Amino acid sequence: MDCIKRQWLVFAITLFLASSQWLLADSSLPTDHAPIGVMGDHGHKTGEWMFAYRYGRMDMDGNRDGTRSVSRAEIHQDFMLAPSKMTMEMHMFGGMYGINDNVTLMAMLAYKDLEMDMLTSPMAMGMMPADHKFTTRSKGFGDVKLSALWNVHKTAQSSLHATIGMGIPTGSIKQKDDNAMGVRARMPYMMQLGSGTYDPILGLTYFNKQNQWAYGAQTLNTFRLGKNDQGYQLGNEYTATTWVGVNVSHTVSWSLRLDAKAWQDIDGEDDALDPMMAPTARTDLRGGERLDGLVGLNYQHSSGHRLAFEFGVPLHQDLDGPQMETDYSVMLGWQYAP
Ligand SMILES: [Cu+2]
Repeated sequence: MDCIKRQWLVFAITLFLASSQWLLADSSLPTDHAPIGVMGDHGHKTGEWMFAYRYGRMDMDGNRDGTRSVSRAEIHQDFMLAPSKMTMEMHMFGGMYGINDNVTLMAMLAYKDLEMDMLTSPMAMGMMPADHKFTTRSKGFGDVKLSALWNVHKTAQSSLHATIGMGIPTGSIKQKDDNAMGVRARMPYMMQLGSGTYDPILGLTYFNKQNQWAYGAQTLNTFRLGKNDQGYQLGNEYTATTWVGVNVSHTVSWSLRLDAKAWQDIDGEDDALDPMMAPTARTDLRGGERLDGLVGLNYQHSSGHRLAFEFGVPLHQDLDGPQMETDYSVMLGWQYAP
């Protein structure tokens, strides 16, 4: 009896060692990339290319002030218009190129499709249709983002790289759609496609790869230079995220991630917007912070194709409000390195 147990134990240990040896020998693993929602998580070797497409969607429903939900009626005490729903869809195209083993260049451009439902006050009193819902839509390309990923430290197992980049103001900040009176008018800040300013991007990414699993952390921050031609500057954006990825096989891994974001109010203002009309037109009701929890799945094929998915929900939201609150976010991605 003991003999059989011992044989089983030896067999199990051999199998475990064999599988981890095999994983070690495998040059790339699903966990070599961070969850798909993390941008610029890895560098490339000299002359290596990578193309990426990501589809992202975020749904916002209702408003909050601080951590408290705010009803439509409360918003109408101060404003004629209350935002009720927003859907943000993004098609993100990215390219990476390793100019040497320590520096990788990255370019990203997103096509955005933004939709917002607004409700007019039941007491609109002849100014506009009362108690009426209307939808505004804004779509087009956003700002081009160019970055360099520079290895500060690299061993077989761990790496640390700095991200230094710039957002180029290619996205429109003059998007218009029909307002409550059916007149084409400038849409509020969050419906615009770009920042209108040159935006320095600074980040740091740590990655640690074991055989069966990997973990990492990243901070990525966007700053603004000066004011745009409409007379305002969007607030800075700060993010910090940390994740763990676990290989299920040499093709599939899953991941867990925490993502913390903070963004500031707007400096200056767009004169084409009336801050008395809607909270979305107020420059001092834009800042906030949010912590998301995300689960993800990565699949890599030996041909160099990768597919990945990530789903997140907010665990905490604290907004300068009334401001629209996030319900969930989804990202689906395809990456190809020939
Ligand atoms: Cu890449």
